[in-house]
Amino acid sequence: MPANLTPDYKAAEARFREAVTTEEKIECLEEMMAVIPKHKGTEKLQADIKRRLAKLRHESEQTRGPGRHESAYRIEKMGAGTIALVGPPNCGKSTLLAALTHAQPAIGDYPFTTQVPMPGMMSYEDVQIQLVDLPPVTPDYLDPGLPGLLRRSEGVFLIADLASDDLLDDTEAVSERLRAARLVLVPSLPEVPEPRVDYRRTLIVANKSDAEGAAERLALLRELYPPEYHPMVVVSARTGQGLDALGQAAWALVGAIRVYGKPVGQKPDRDKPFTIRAGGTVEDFAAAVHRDLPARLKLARVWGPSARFPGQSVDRDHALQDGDVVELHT
Ligand SMILES: Nc1nc2c(ncn2[C@@H]2O[C@H](COP(=O)(O)OP(=O)(O)OP(=O)(O)O)[C@@H](O)[C@H]2O)c(=O)[nH]1
Ligand SMILES: [Mg+2]
Repeated sequence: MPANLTPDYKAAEARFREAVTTEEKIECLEEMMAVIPKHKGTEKLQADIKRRLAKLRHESEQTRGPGRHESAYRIEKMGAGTIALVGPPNCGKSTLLAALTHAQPAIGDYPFTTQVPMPGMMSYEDVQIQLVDLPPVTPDYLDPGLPGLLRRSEGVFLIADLASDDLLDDTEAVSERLRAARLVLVPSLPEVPEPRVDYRRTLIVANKSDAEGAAERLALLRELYPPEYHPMVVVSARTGQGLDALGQAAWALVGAIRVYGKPVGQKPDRDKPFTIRAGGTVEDFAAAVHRDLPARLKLARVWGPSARFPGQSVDRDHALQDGDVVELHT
């Protein structure tokens, strides 16, 4: 069975081959594990990655003892995808996490309140999206674990502080610092990527719209990031203004589609969709239901946006769309 490795996987593998330190290697292998398509065709490869990971983790513990700080960045991915909250100190990342999820991060009116990442789950319609609050980024400070966490995320909210007169410099500094770590925040993925650079799709979230002078600063921010190129959402994490738009925006960044399973001869299970990458096929859906299913799959029937007519019979390569209902026949 072909492994069908994705560009994300191949990029992580290329970085692994160039990684020098044990920590870097661990980070790359973890990412390879996170993005590798999980089906029978990749089982050997998965086992191989796990074996190498175990060996490197062992080595790393022998030399420096288990680092609590570094392990804080190994957040288990949950939900349909992960969005990292990135920004300068005090822009309101933690307040946003608290407003959008049940997480209770420390919030302070001083910079560097957040020292380690904190995840939370945001509901959007019938899916859950993981948000991760992070320590701030400045020209002089980038936590070593942070780029890796961004690489394991599907998208980024770059948060700008409409209460700060330094917002343009501070926001640019975040992008620049990450660019120096070969991680480029972009409105959409480039057609011709630079070699050995990772790109993360990014939404600018202009926070503190309630603050005095916010409107004038927003006008400046829009000059730096023209709306025709840079999607931007204006919010106040404090008053809740604009937050409704963030669910939809996060879902768009995640780049996934929802597919509902339908047991043969029964009604579709509308309670809990499976989520697969946008552009995913019937085979990807089958793998998400159970890793043995793709090998046993004979045909499928589809209702919904990708079906030419309700109940259309399709093969495993049929591309699904958000909201499809699929009945798998083995
Ligand atoms: N007026 C206003 N204040 C806000 C808003 N969001 C956050 N704040 C305040 O901004 C300050 C910093 O908030 P945090 O959420 O701790 O900021 P942070 O980006 O997590 O800061 P670090 O963890 O230090 O990077 C706190 O005093 C918040 O109450 C907002 O929408 N409006
Ligand atoms: Mg914080």
